[in-house]
Amino acid sequence: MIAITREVSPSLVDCELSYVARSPIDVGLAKAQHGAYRDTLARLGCRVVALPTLADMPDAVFVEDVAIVTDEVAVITRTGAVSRRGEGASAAEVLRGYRPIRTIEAPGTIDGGDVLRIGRRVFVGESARTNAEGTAQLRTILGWFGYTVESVPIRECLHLKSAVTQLDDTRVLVQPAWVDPAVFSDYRVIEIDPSEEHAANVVRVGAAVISPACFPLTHARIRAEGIDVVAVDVSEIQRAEGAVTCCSILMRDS
Ligand code: CIR
Repeated sequence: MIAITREVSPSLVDCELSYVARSPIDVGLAKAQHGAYRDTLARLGCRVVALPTLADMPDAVFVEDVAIVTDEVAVITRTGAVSRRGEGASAAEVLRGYRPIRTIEAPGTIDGGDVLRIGRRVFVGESARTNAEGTAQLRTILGWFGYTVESVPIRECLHLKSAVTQLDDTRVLVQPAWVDPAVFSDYRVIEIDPSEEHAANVVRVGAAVISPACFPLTHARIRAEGIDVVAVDVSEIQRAEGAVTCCSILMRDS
């Protein structure tokens, strides 16, 4: 696997916030935590690639939102937050070396954090960042490659992947307060521990998942399924309303 990442910007404190209250962010600590996250990806077998740092783009570390990459194509998004529209160009320059490029055009908007792909099924959150036009454009692009795109209502959270992520090919981890688990009835649904409301965002790498260290009760539920959990401390990323999927774009090395 290749993991596309981008260093934390010195301006991270000016990040967009929607559902999380602003609190002081230690940017030095955020950089150290991001370094440990990249090391974890490498230890799990990923080849970690860094995009150029964008010092004056506070949210640039959250690379997941700017591109949706399958085995066949890289779709450069048009992010829902206007402040983030300058992040995609440098990602496209690098992704061009790995995949043909397509782009979401105005008036469409879509954030990669709203896009959960499991095999040939693609679930897209109906969030404040992603509109019906963006979803329709993604459906057209990915339809060429045999994917189906399904729109999913969410509530009280930033992105679909705040509410649900993949544990493996047959199991998903869900926060039932933010998305209806019935949408995922074709999979085995593991619910987070209700006291850990942000715990549904994990990154699957092979047979393991990476998850924020502050969710031990949900980790126990995942481990009870026989799945390895690698815990990483991402407290400063979480203050910027990020989690673990948002800091990388994972794609097969082909
Ligand atoms: C934003 O609001 O855009 C950033 N502060 C956080 C983005 C997190 N992205 C993600 O989880 N995919």
